[in-house]
Amino acid sequence: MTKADVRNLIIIWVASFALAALAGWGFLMWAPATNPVVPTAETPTTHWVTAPASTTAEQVRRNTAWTITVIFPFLFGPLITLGYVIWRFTKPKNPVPDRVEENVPLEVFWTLVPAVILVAMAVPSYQVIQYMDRTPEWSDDDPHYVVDVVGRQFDWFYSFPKYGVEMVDDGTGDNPLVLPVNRVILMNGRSTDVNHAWWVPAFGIKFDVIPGRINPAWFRPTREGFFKGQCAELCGALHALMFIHVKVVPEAEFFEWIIEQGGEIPPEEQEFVERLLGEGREIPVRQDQEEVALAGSD
Ligand SMILES: [Cu+2]
Repeated sequence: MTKADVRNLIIIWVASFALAALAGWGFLMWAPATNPVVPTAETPTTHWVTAPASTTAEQVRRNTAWTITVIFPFLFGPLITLGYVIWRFTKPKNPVPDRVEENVPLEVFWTLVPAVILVAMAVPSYQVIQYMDRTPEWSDDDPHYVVDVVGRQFDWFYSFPKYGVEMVDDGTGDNPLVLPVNRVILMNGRSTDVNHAWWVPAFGIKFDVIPGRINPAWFRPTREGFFKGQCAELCGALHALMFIHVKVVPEAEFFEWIIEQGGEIPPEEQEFVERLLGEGREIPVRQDQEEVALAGSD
């Protein structure tokens, strides 16, 4: 092994890191372009690289690109090194092989680098997990919308307890769940029979709904459109048809839909909704303050 070989190997590894960075950047740039910017009822998608449509999905996307950037050198590096060694050290080119044994600095180096890379992956991943795990604080300027979701063999039952709205998405897409854009959506997931999972790739959200407990999840949709997901827990014969359909619309349109579904607005929100929908719009206000029972377990 000559000085020139050492130089070439260093070049190979630097190039591998550069290639990996390019791959990570390419993933960020290319992935959104593979799907329509605004999914519609005609062109919804469950593609795993669908353009992010929530703040969570954006973070997941960036974390994926970062992970690609730090792990791909260890794909490219050994492959190119192997190719180089095969080409450079054949018998005709290198009749008398070196008899080198052990190299402590080198071994320390290639133990430390992967260790550092693992930490560089773990820290941002853990931050994304924490972000998903904690619902943002409640505030008057940033209303939260609570949706109860019940997985059932084989459809999705939703309710907005605050507005007394109940609906079913039977998987055909005729009756999508409607949500306001740029607002925090808090979902409480339950199941009445077996394990299901509510999964919409564009929102970066997948959480199990399990009999006997309430599983919460949250996300903030950032884009209007028609998003498709699917039950992600093998739940029985028609599992494959347990699609999820979510239509993300402006907040005013969301309240129009709530009213259309027979929903009533609680008195404390009357002014807010009146302002949203404009003067002179008749708004059904809930009179009684009864607790709305958890529904969907019929
Ligand atoms: Cu299911």
